[in-house]
Amino acid sequence: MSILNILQHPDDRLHVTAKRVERVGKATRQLVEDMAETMYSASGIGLAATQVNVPERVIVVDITDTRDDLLVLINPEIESREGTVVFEEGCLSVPGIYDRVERSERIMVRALNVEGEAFNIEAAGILSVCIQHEIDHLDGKVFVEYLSRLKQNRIIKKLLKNQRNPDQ
Ligand code: GNR
Ligand code: NI
Repeated sequence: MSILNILQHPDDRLHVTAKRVERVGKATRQLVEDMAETMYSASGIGLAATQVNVPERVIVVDITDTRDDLLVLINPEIESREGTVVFEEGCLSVPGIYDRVERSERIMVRALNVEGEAFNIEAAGILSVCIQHEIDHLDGKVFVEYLSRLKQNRIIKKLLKNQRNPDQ
């Protein structure tokens, strides 16, 4: 088990389109373990492999307060969507920044589990928002890209300043 480094915006590696996992084997299971440990250690509710510089379509999610219900989605596909919802989002790759993003309210997702078996999950509320946020990461998209160019520029300036001098 190891805690992985989480890339911070702006970073070109967060804009890579992740490749599908061809075979779910030992290497993928090791990645999932490390991603789960990294997500829990950072107190996040989700993490995409893109964020730890592994451009593969792997997501871990745990929206529980008790941090004991890990959901693993490999090669996730949104099969259908219903409604819209606006939610205040944050991102481990964009620390300290929170803003409202419009998403689909309910989604049907098909994915593989860590055994490589296909399953379907219907998600609503925060789980739905989180899965859409994570699939965006796999497509090279960070939530701040839904905000105005002005807000994005301010966010980048603040993050770069913080990365240079984290105590200011
Ligand atoms: O920890 C996280 N919280 C969160 C809150 C609202 C909407 C989405 C998220 S996902 C985020 C973890 C993260 O950056 N995943 O990519
Ligand atoms: Ni994120």
